[in-house]
Amino acid sequence: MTTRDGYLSGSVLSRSELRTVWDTVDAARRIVALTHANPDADAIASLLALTDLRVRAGQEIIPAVGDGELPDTLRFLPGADRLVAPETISLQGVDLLVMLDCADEMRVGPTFQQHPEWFDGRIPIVNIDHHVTNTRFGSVNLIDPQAAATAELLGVMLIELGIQIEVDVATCLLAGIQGDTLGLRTPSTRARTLRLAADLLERDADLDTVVDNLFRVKPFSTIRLWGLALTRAERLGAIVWTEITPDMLTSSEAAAAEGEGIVNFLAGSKGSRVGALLYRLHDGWRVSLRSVREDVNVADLARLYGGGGHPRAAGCRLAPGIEARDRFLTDLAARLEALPVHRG
Ligand SMILES: [Mn+2]
Repeated sequence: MTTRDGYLSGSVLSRSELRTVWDTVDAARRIVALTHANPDADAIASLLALTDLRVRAGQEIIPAVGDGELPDTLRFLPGADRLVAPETISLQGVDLLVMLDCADEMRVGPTFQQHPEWFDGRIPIVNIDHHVTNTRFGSVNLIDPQAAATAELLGVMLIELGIQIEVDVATCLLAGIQGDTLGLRTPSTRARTLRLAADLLERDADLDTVVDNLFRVKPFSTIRLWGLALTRAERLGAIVWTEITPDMLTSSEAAAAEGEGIVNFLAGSKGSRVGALLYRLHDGWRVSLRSVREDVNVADLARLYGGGGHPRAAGCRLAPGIEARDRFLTDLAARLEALPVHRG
C-alpha cells in the first residue's frame, strides 16, 4: 500500500471523479467493453484488466476488440481467451458501453462502421483514455493525458478507490504500462508511472513474462531478417538507412511486420539525425522515418513526400524503382543538411 500522498496530488483527476466513473461501471447489469482496432498491449491489457475485475464482482461483461484481432504477441495476457468476436455481440440487455484507450469512437474501426447505432447515445458510454486528443465522446469521461497508458489510469483509479488488485489484473496493468512506455523509457514515463509499476510488482505482477513477451522473445525469422537488413545499412549524410526486399523476406521466412523495430534501432546510430527503413513493395516503396533528435521533425519531412505521422515517427510512399529510392534519399539528406543543428 502507498504511504505517500497518493497518486492524485498534482493530477487532473479527483477522487470524486474516479468514484463517479467506478460507480457507473458498478451499477451496470450488462457491459460491453471495447477497445480500438489494431490493438496494442495497452488496449488489450486495459480491456482484460477491467474484464477480470468485473467478472470477479459477479457482473456480466463482454470484452471485444474493435476489429476482432488479437495479435499473437499479446495472447500471453491473462484472460485473453475471454475476448469475444465483435460480430457475435448483441446489445440485448446491455446497459453500458465502456470504451478503453480510444481517442474517439471511430477508433473501434469495423465495429463502429457496422454498428453506428451502438454509439448514438441510447446506451451510456464510459470513456476511459489517456490521449490528449480525446474527443470526450462518452456520457462519462475519464481522460488523463498525463497518464502514460490507459492501464496507468486504471491502476491509479483502483488504488485510489481501495479496490483489490488481484495478480492477473496487476500483470495486465503492468503490461499496458510497459507497452505504451516501451519498457518505461518514453518521455511520457513519469514518477507516478514508476510508482504504480512498483505497486503492481508488490501485487505480484509477472514482470518477467511481460518483458519477455513484449520485448525479448522473437521468432528466429526476425533475427535472420534483422541480420540481412542491418548488413545492408548505409549512411548518407545524416541518414542511416536500409531496405527490406521481398527476397529478404523469402530467405528469412519473416513477415514484413517483423522488420518494424529496425528503423528505431537505426535512428539511434550516433551522429545520425534520421533512421530510414524502406520496404520494397510491388507498387513502390513504403518508407518509415524515425528521429531521436529535438532538432528534426520527421512528420514535417514526411509531409514533403506526401506522407505524415508524429514528430519522432513518420512515413511516406515512393514510386517504384531504385532511382526513386535514391532520389528520395539524396533529397532527404540535402534537406537535413540545411536544417539547423542544435543539441538536445
Ligand atoms: Mn494507450
